[in-house]
Parts: sequence; C-alpha cells; structure tokens
Amino acid sequence: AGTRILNAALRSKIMSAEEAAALIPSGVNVGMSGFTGAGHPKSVPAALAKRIMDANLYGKKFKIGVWTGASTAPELDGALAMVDGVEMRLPYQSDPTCRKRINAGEMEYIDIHLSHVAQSVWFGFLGKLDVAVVEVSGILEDGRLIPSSSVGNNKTWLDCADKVILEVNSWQHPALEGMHDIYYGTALPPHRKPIPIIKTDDRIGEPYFRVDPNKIIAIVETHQTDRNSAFSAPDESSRKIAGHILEFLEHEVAKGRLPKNLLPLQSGVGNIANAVLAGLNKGPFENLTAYTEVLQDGMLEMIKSGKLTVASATAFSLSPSALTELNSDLDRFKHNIILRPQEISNHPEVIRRLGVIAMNGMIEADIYGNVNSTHVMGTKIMNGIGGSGDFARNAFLSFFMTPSQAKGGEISCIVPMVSHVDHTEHDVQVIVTEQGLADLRGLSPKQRAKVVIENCAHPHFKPALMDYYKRSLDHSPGKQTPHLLEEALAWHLRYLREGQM
Ligand code: 0RQ
Repeated sequence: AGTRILNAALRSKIMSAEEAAALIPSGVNVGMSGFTGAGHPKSVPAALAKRIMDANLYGKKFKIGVWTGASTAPELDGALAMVDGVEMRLPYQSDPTCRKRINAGEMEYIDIHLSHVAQSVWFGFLGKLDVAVVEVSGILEDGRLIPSSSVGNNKTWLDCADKVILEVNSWQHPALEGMHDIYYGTALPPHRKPIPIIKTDDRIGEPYFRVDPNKIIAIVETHQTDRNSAFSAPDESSRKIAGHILEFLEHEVAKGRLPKNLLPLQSGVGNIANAVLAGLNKGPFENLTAYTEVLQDGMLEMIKSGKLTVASATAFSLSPSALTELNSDLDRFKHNIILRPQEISNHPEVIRRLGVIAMNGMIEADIYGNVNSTHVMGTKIMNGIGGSGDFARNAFLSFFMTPSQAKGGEISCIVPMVSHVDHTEHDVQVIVTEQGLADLRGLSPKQRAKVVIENCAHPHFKPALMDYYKRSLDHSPGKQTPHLLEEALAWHLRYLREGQM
C-alpha cells in the first residue's frame, strides 16, 4: 500500500473514503471520473451516498450535481440515485435507478454531446465546478497523475474544479502508464488552433494529467475492479444487421469509395454494435483502425486477431472476462491502444478529417430518416445521446442500427414520425435493421421513405407504413416531407393506450 503514490507530500493527504466524502458539502457540483463502467471512483461516491442517507434520516436535504464522462457503475450512479442525492446529472447515464428518478421527475438531467462538455464547463455554462473526484492509477514523484482505464472529462475536472479528491486504485494495471495521450493544447475561442491529429495513432499530448497539488484535499486508496456487464452473444438479428453492413462496406470498397482497409471505425455501445465488430473480425478487411470513444470486447478481439492495428478511444468498456484477458496481457495490447480525453476522442474536427465510419444503435427511425436514440415513446429517457451525435454528424459514413421491432413485436422501430429527434435526416446516411439496409445518400425525403419502408421495416408493419406514406402523399399540404400531422404520432399513442402499435 502507498507504493502507487510516489510524491511524499501528497501521501500526507491519504484518508478514508468516509473522511474524504465528509469534505463534500450539499449543494456543490462534483465532476467525477468514469466512462461506461471504467475508471469511475469506487469508494468516495458510496461513502457520500451513506452521508446523504444519514442527513436525510435527520430530516436534512442533501443533494449534489453529478457530472461525469459518461455512464458509470452502480456504486456511483446507482448509489447516489438510490438515496435521491442527485440534483442534476449530466452528460450521459445508463443506470436503472438513475433512469427511474429522471423519468419520475425527481432528478434533473441534461443530455449533452460528449465532446461539448469540456467547453461548456470552461465557459461556466453549467455553473461552477466545485469538486473533482477522479480515479487515477498512480501519482508520480513530481505530482503528475497516471490516468486510469478511462480519461473522459478528467483533464477538465482537474483543471476547473476548486478542490480535488483522488482515488488511487491499485487494482488498475501498472502498464496503463504510457497508454494515454492527454492533450494540453486546446484553447478557447477566439484562440483555438487545429487539433493536430492526422492519423488515428498520432500522439499529440502527454501520458499524464497535471494538477495543482494545492487543490488536492484528499487521496483515497482503493483496490477495486472496473465494472461492466457482459455482452450477450450475437443473436440472429444482430448477426443479420452485421451481415448487411459488411456487404455494404464490401460494395463501397468495390466501387472505389472506400479504401481496402476501410476508414477509422467508431462503434457505439450495446450488443448490436458488438455483433458488428464480431462480423468485421470474421470479414475480409485487414489493417483496420478505430477512432472511437469506447473500446469494447469486439475491438479487443480484433486487436488480438490482428485485424485492428490501432484503436483510439477515451475508455475501455469491457465485459469482466475481456477485462481479465486485457489485464493479463496489457503490455502487449498497449501499443495498439491510445486513450484520449473525450473532448479529443469525439472531436468533430478530427472525426471529419479522418473520415470516420460511425455505427450507432437507435431506438427508432422514421420513414424520412430522422433518428431517436434517447427517448422511449417520446418522453422517457433511456440513456442519452452520448457520443452518437459527435460522430454521426461529422462522420464520412454514418450508420444507425436497430432490430426492426421491439418488445416482442409490439413496437415497430420504423415509424411514421419519430417521437423525439436526436439525429436529424441530415446526419443519417444508412439505416440498418435485420430486414435490410437503406442507403439514404443522395435521396430526397420521398425517395428515402420508400427505401426505408421497403428495406428496413418488419413485414408485419410494412403495409401500414406504406399506406401512411401513400395517404400522406395524397393529402399532405406540403409534398416535400409528406405527413398527416393528426396521425403522425398515432402509432406511439396506440402503444401507450393499447400496448401495441
Ligand atoms: O429495453 O431492456 O427494457 O427491453 O430499448 O434496446 O435493443 O437492447 O439496444 O442495447 O443497442 O441500445 C439506442 C438505447 C440502443 C443505445 C440504444 C428498448 C428495448 C430495450 C435497449 P429493455 P436494445 P441497445 C457511443 C454512442 C445512444 C448513445 C450512443 C444508446 C432497450 O444504443 O443508448 O449511441 N444509444 N452512444 O426494448 C421502445 C422502441 C425501442 C425500445 C428499443 N422503438 N421503443 N423501446 N427499445 N427500441 C457510446 C457512448 O456514448 C458512451
């Protein structure tokens, strides 16, 4: 113990999680590390949750603002939501208890493009950042910090917060040192300069965080594992979606519109995204690269097989078994992986320059190609937009994927009009379901509608969608994007009333 903290002066700040949590008062905004179950603080949030519960037992209100990289784990989001200790949550979550509170109106939530968070904090758009609680994997003699298994917004939290609490997690692999690329060249407008990443594996920063030692008020030592749920094995539907995408990519290569090793890949969260990666791992493409935000199981497999030569991300997002595998051989994988701040992993400028191929999941799409990634039946948040908008708008090719039906066939994921829009028709180039793929490039709204219905809708819903489209064409006052406004959301209403669309 203590060996991870090489700076002698900082060792005097070591204390228990309870003591550290006692330094966080009610009403403050706390920037926590953590990105999809990797690199989140493991013990201070839970200790804080206990403190909040105690305050509540004595009739006192105790709530904080919780800002993170993205989703975290039950011991952070779950614990704080359970005691109703979160006033405002941002920018992305996927915790069931949190989701329940948000949808019950008991917790405020701002869903932000992940690349926008840093600049919003710098400019104070979100209020003041009082405390940072950041997991690191070690502290150097000169006080610089070795980042953990996610970078997320940690650079911004350490730079902007008044006070800093560090969790030094000795469970994190020592070989993480050197894997990160923390860029200190970002400036605010009007002084911005280009982000000099030209290739996926360019390193433009340094492997450590800097922090003003005078801001550090506590250091807590932990030895706890990252936490991500396991992926389910690709099912029939995900395999079909993967198959359609692979076929399409081969076609694009044959047409000379994509190089043989494609372009840098971005792959979202979830089982379908992982299935697509599994498909690519068996597919014909070699020497692939990834410029993405999370490195999940499928990408690790591709690095192992040699299909993927380099992956740039902001976090690991690995199932327990993949994590064990990574950590048993991290020295080997180290040379293929770069972890960057999310401001850079999701930077529109870099995504556009590299020509990223973006592949993200969705909740529903409409016949004109607008995509809802976040809201069930228009009003209930699922997770958040995450990085999907950063990538979709700026990608060279942007795919959105979903099974054609949800809830055992009661819901059509292709609808007349989406009940919430995250990605407008302008940012959506290819829609894929197990039924097929709709390439929307170069098509007008009316042309898109026919292809989306024909190629992507489930046969059970196809006739009703075509009927809606045809009647819209006859009766819509405008013929650019024909709709029957009194009917456009009737499918969702029917589901809410009758349990089926
Ligand atoms: O709910 O678990 O209660 O059954 O939505 O659906 O099919 O498991 O799909 O895990 O791929 O998630 C959009 C949520 C898809 C995800 C979304 C219900 C369905 C199920 C999940 P149940 P699946 P996935 C980089 C990119 C935004 C963030 C993003 C997401 C649940 O991909 O969060 O892309 N994306 N980030 O039953 C009602 C429909 C439905 C529906 C599915 N049409 N109506 N419910 N469901 N379709 C990563 C980061 O940013 C960190």
